[in-house]
Amino acid sequence: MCYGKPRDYRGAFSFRGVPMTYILYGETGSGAFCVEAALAEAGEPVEFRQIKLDDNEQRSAEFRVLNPSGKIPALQLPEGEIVSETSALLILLAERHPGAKLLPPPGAPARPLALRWLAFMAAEVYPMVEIADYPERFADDHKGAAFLKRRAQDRIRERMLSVEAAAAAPWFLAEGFSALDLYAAMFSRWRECRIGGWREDNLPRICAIAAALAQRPALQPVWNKYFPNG
Ligand SMILES: N[C@@H](CCC(=O)N[C@@H](CS)C(=O)NCC(=O)O)C(=O)O
Repeated sequence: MCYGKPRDYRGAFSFRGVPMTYILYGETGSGAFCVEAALAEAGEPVEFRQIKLDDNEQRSAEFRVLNPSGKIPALQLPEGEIVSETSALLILLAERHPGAKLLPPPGAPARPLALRWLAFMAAEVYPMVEIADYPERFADDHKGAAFLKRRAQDRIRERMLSVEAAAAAPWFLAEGFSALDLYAAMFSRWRECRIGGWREDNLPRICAIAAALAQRPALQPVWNKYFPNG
C-alpha cells in the first residue's frame, strides 16, 4: 500500500492527486486518544474512522486485514502503511514530527527514562486492560473470569502507582511535556483507576498532568472528545 517515500509528509499526495492524511481507526474509549492527541500536538490533520468496540468491530475480518491483532488504535500513514501498537505509534510520531517534542530525541539525557516508562505502560499496564475488559477470554467459567477481572484491575492500579512514583511535576519528564503525559493520563482516566475516587487519592501527579493536558490549546478538542467528564 506504499505510494512512495515523500520526504515532506505535509505535502504528500497520492498518485490520484488526492491529499493524503493520517487515518486513525479507533474509538473514544480506546488508546486512540494518545495517537490523536500526539497528532494534534504535531498540528497534523487526521481522519477518524470509528471502530465500535461494543459491536466487536475490531474483531471483524474486515478490520483484521488492517490489524490482525483485532485491536485499536491503528493508524494509516499518509504513505499508506498501517501501524498499530500505541507505544510504537508514539515513538514513530515523535520521529516524524520532532517539533511536537513528543519524546526526548536519541542521545538526550531524558531519553532512557522516557523509553523505560513508555515500555512499562505498554508491556505491564496495557495488557492487563484486555484481561479486565474481556476476562472470559482467559478463563473457563464465570467464576474464573470474575476472579481474573479483579486481579487484573488490581495489577493496573498497582502498576499505575509505579508510574505515579516515577513522574515528575508538572509533567512526567522534568524537561517538559511529552507523550508520557498522554499515555499516563489516559490510563488514569479508564475505569480501573476511576473506581471509587481511587485515582484522586493515589495518583495526584498524574491527575495534575491530566488537568494540564486538558488546558493545552492544541489538545483541548481531543481531550474533550475522549474525556468529556474530565
Ligand atoms: N497492544 C495494543 C493494545 C491495544 C488494545 O488493547 N486496545 C483495546 C482498546 S483500548 C482494544 O482494541 N480492545 C478490544 C479487544 O481486545 O477486543 C496497543 O498497545 O495498542
